[in-house]
Amino acid sequence: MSLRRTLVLGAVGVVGACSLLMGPTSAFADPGGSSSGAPVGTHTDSLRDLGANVGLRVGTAVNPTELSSSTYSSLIANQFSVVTPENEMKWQVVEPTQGQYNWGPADKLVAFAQAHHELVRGHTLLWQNQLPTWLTDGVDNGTISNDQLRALLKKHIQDEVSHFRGKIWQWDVVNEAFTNPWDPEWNGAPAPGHFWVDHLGAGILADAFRWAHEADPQALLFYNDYAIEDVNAKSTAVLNWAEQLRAEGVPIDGVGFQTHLDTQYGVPTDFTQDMQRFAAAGLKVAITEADVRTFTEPSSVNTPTDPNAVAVQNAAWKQSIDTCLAVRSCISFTAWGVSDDQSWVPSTFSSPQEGAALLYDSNLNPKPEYFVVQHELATTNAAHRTGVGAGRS
Ligand code: 9MR
Repeated sequence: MSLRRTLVLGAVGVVGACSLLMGPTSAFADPGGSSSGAPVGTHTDSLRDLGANVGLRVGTAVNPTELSSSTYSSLIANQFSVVTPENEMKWQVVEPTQGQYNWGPADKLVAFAQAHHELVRGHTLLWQNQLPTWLTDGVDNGTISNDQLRALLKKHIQDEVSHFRGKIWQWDVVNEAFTNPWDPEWNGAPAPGHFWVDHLGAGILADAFRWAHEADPQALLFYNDYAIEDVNAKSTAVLNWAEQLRAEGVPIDGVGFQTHLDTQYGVPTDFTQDMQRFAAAGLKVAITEADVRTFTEPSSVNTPTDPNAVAVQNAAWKQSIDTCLAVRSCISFTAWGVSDDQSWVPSTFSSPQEGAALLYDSNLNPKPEYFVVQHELATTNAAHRTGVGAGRS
């Protein structure tokens, strides 16, 4: 996988970020001083309860095997109102051997969500990563023709969406189909170099939405991508493409902004303006994979190398939740995992080491970033959103 980065321009300096976050009326004053020196929030309500006040679902990616830990499962149940399986609905996991489905891990999470009155974001049906080797090997060695590949994809989408029919609020139908403006092959469209588009043509993306819609007409269908959290060439290309699909009657309901941020690139400056463009086009929007990584000590993925980095991280989380709150069509805000040590970041960005990307430390204690998100939810005067129940409301 190519390294993720955001196209963030105009990075704020640490001083600017500090004043942005810790203004004179800051709610983050540390009343007694926590042992870590972290600010302690003044609000006690959970993220899910605070989000509910404005009709916003607040969520996290979950690893279902971790649910056997009571600390972890209590936290998921108490703090969040929507969950995403981090890996367990991907094709590689659900059909590791052709024709033999492995729904168990995802079923476990869906059952947990239902028991705790949480909704589920299904992730993801058409992606070029985490495909089963029987599929990629077959394509590579010529035993799977393009016609067969198309039929296999249709069967995969319809079998999976049918299996979970009625239980998924939003599906990430297509994930990361665009290249990036910094890639040599960038041409502003979902090609070239994309596995599915290269083999089956760009129309396959629209077909994926149609097939998913046939299998579960109530589910909200999303396109999901990264590096679109500013007004930039990629976000504009994605917006134009999504508008074109809608004009053609393709059942695409929304666009997910992954929001994998990194302190070295600063805080998105026009995220709200950007997201507003999608809303104005009639699309629902969601923040789907939020995290904010920074350089850390190799020995501890919780410990930023630069102690001032947390101010930039706080500012980035503040910007992300504020953007979602400001745009009424933003119906969910999801962090990409719970604790720093379980995040995808440390293993993906290891030289130099990055981490500290999430809202909880490795002991599942809330970090300053948690209190930033909590404070913004507690003090917002955002409009109540619609379309947060299950179904296409
Ligand atoms: O967090 C996921 C990690 O556990 C997997 O190893 C990785 C495999 O590609 O996928 C990660 O999740 C990705 C998500 O599915 C799509 N957007 C980018 C996420 C981080 O890579």
